[in-house]
Order: sequence, then structure tokens, then C-alpha cells
Amino acid sequence: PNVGISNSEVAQGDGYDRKCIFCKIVNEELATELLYVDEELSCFRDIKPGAPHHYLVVPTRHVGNCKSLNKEHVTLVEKMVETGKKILQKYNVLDLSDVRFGFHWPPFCSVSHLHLHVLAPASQMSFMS
Ligand code: DGP
Repeated sequence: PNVGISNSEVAQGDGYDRKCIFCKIVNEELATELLYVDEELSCFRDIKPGAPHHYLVVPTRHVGNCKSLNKEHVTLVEKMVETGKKILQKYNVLDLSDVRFGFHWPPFCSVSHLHLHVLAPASQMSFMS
């Protein structure tokens, strides 16, 4: 029999799941550089980048994977995308035509804390003549 405890059982009332690696990252319990932080969201580099720019934008409070999203999360998800764009701008990715934003749909995801992948090719350098 499965005697383990499920994520919902370990989730604490304050939006922190002590079993969740991304909760630990956004609460600065793991050495990961946070590139952006506000009261709702954080952004950090993907540990296994799939492109020259590969960022993850995550809510500070634990939200499960994208299957758990409903219409109450629309504003949050829009802000996640806007934050992804801000980070790209910070790293000089101004042309969004080759940028990919997305969630991996379960079961094709490994971390059950909502995270938006933001991937972009190497920044274009512009030279003044
Ligand atoms: P997925 O669940 O398939 O959407 O991908 C999760 C991503 O999270 C994967 O690309 C690797 C990244 N990741 C997993 N663990 C860590 C970690 O501890 N630190 C960082 N920076 N990224 C992680």
C-alpha cells in the first residue's frame, strides 16, 4: 500500500510546500540566483537550459501544475508572461519572434510547482556604424 503523503497533505496554509523544490528556491533556501522577485512571482534560470536564454517564472506561493489552473489564475498567468518579457528585455532579447513561452502539460513535467518556461535564442547584438 502507498503509505507516502501527497503534496496536498504536506502543503502548508501559507502557500509553502516543504516538499517542493521551487518553494525552496523562491524562499531562498537553495542557492539559486533570483533574477526577478516581487510579492507574487520570482524568476530564475533553468538548471538544464534548452536554449541560450531559458528562464522559469514561478509564483511565490505554491500553485500546482498547469492542470490545476482555472479562471482565477488568468491575471497571475498574464503577469508571468509579462515578467518573462521583462527578463528577456533585461538580457537584451528585444525581438520576441523566436521566443517560446509555455507550460509542460502533465505528465510531461517534472516539478509540480507552476512554472512558465521562457526560451529564446542568443540575443541579437546591434552595432552602430
Ligand atoms: P518541467 O517540469 O518539465 O516543465 O521542467 C522543470 C524544469 O525545471 C526543468 O527544465 C529543469 C528545471 N529545474 C528542475 N530543478 C531545478 C532546480 O533545482 N533549479 C533550477 N534552476 N531549475 C530546476
